[in-house]
Amino acid sequence: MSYRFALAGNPNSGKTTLFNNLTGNNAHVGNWPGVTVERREGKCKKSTENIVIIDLPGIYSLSPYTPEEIVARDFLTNDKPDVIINIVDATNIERNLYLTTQLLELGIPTIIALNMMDEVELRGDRIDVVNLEKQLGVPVVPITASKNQGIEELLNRALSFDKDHPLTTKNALENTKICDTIQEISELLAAGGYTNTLYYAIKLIERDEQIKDTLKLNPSLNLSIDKAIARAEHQSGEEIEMLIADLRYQYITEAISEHVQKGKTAGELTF
Ligand code: GDP
Ligand code: MG
Ligand code: K
Repeated sequence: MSYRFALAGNPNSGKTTLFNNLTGNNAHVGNWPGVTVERREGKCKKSTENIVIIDLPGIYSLSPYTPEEIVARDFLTNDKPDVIINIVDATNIERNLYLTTQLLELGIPTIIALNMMDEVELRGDRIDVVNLEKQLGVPVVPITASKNQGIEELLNRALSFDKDHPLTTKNALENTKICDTIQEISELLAAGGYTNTLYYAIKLIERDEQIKDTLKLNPSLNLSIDKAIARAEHQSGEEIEMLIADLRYQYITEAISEHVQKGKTAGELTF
């Protein structure tokens, strides 16, 4: 059995540190096709299993605005890795979880590596990892990549995902005022023979033109979907992309306010 694990996260979250920790000095470094965005791939030295680690470019979202975002999401949607290891900078958890909300919609087993836990401790912040994990519906493993802490647990939990079973995870937009529209469009897409319909429904509602082009919807399906989106926009009275971004932030704020307690601020730290 061989596995492909992709590392995804914001710039500066510690991806390369974790990548080097996992692969040793045995990485293959090149560029992603067609762009000057660095591509690193290497065999994991920390497991007896055959695991290839792919370091994706650092990104803040899965919107297709930068070459990095395009490379990362093309890889995730077209070359589906077995597991996404989403590296989250625990000292900046609120901002980092915005990408997480989008990754969790892809329908790929995802595990959160909550990195920089040494800094969290130093600041006196407290993160209730167990309940954060319950709330997000995916494994959350605290690590300190630069000190080799938590890595074994991270790999063990990533390996315990069952490849052959469909994944049910929670997502930030369920039980919100947009969820009926997501459901409606998912069903339209499913009836049209599409798979991964939750992800595509959300991207279409976000008016993602690149996704729309890829899907090549027939005119009648296209019209039905446009109508559903227009109806939702009319009902909410808000621009739909803004509404979705707001709902993502609300979801994160709720999770954070319940499970993260800030200690001293960085400015108050004494060494
Ligand atoms: P990338 O942009 O996601 O690839 O992030 P890097 O791996 O380059 O890390 C960004 C910075 O954070 C570097 O200075 C790392 O040394 C540092 N770093 C990475 N992991 C940790 C960690 O667990 N704790 C601390 N304190 N610093 C870390
Ligand atoms: Mg890096
Ligand atoms: K740092």
